[in-house]
Amino acid sequence: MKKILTYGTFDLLHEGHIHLLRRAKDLGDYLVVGLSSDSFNEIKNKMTYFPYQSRKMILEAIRYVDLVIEETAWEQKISDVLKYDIDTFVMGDDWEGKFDFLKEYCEVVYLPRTSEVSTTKIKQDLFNQ
Ligand code: C2G
Repeated sequence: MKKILTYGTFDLLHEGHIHLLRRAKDLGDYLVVGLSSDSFNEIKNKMTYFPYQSRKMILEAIRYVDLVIEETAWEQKISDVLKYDIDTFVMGDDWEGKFDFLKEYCEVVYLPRTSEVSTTKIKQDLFNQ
């Protein structure tokens, strides 16, 4: 079984997130998603609309997602790759190169981001209505 790992905040879920999750799952058989905790989002300076439990429940309802784990620190990726026996780590290419240190432990794939959509744009568009 080929196991895939990705991370994110996944707030105000949109087609860019789903497109990423679908492409990640297409690379293997089992997709693990490291979902950023509320406290880790503070470290990332990301204000989320939905709290962790809501974002987790929504992700777990997606057919491409097999397991959601909590992301609480930048430093947990190597131990997660080893703990969950990951074959391929996947992120959108806005992170291109940032996680190449994982190449020692698994394949690293950066997928093109979906243009024209982002949680930030959703918030801005709603605010300016
Ligand atoms: N994404 C995408 N297209 C978009 C928006 C997001 O492909 N239009 C991808 C991002 O590249 C990322 C994933 O969807 O791979 C989740 O995006 P975010 O929730 O914004 O995640 P981020 O804040 O980048 O967290 O340790 C890694 C971090 O937790 C990543």
